[in-house]
Amino acid sequence: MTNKFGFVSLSGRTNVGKSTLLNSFFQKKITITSRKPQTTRNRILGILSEENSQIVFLDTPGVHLGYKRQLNKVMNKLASQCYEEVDLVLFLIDRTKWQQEEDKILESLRNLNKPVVLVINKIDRLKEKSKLYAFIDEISKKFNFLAIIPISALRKDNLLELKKIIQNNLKIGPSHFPENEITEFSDAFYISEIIREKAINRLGDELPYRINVVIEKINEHKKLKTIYAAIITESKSQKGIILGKQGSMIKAIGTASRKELEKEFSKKVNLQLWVKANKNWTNDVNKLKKFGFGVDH
Ligand SMILES: Nc1nc2c(ncn2[C@@H]2O[C@H](COP(=O)(O)OP(=O)(O)OP(=O)(O)O)[C@@H](O)[C@H]2O)c(=O)[nH]1
Ligand SMILES: [Mg+2]
Repeated sequence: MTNKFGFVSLSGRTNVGKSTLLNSFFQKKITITSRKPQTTRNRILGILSEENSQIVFLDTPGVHLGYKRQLNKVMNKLASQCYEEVDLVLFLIDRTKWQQEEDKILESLRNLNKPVVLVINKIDRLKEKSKLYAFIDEISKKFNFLAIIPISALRKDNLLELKKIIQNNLKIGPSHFPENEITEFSDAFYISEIIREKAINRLGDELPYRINVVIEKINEHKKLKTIYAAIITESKSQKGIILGKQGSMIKAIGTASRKELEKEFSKKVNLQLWVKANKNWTNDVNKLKKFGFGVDH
């Protein structure tokens, strides 16, 4: 049998379920998800190896036009740069909600000349299913999609069909990555993302965009992993919120993170978590660079 290989982007507005879809393809958590916008900040690879194919998914930050800070600009840019690198684009939307961001994404896809599959996600929450057909009809006039497919990433509905569409449209070629490799990021990055997820879930609506997690040191022993990590905020007042009353918030974030990390690494974890204020880091190009967000002007 011939082998198929290709890079596939998970593209779309923020919060439509790109990272959830990635995790569902792998039956495991590769990337963090949340109800809040712009959860994914970096480009994350998921390498799906099967007998006759290897699909390399690129999860990207969701396009969000509402925020104007440097960090958000960098994230929007990362999202669109990704189109250039892939063989096929999965353009995810949330049911029949078509917004300004979707038009913007479609504009960039028009000039691209690459196959685009429109993925209508969250159909488990679609109340009037009959509306879907009229919507598909209308949307197919907007763009020459390779296919339009309704799915539920959360319930794993129609994912096999989606995978078949992807495999059928990839080029013949050898796999690029070892079969047992499912992603490319380091333990430190994974740990920082888990802590960020636990923080996002517990903080109000504004703070999640203002924090970053830095892993300062990991000490590895046979039965114990000791992790020194810091949550970076923009100001002293934000720091106070993250610490919580008598340290209750940071404690809750730390405990939830530790539990998940112990499961992931199958060993005991000692998590030493601090909060530090680093003024205006989300809007300062140099600070963003220092935190590993590629900024080029
Ligand atoms: N009901 C339902 N909820 C879903 C589905 N897919 C994703 N969600 C929820 O939608 C929210 C956003 O999901 P994410 O996967 O973080 O979305 P994203 O597109 O990666 O978002 P960004 O990283 O911010 O761009 C989460 O609360 C998910 O649980 C689905 O098929 N059905
Ligand atoms: Mg995401």
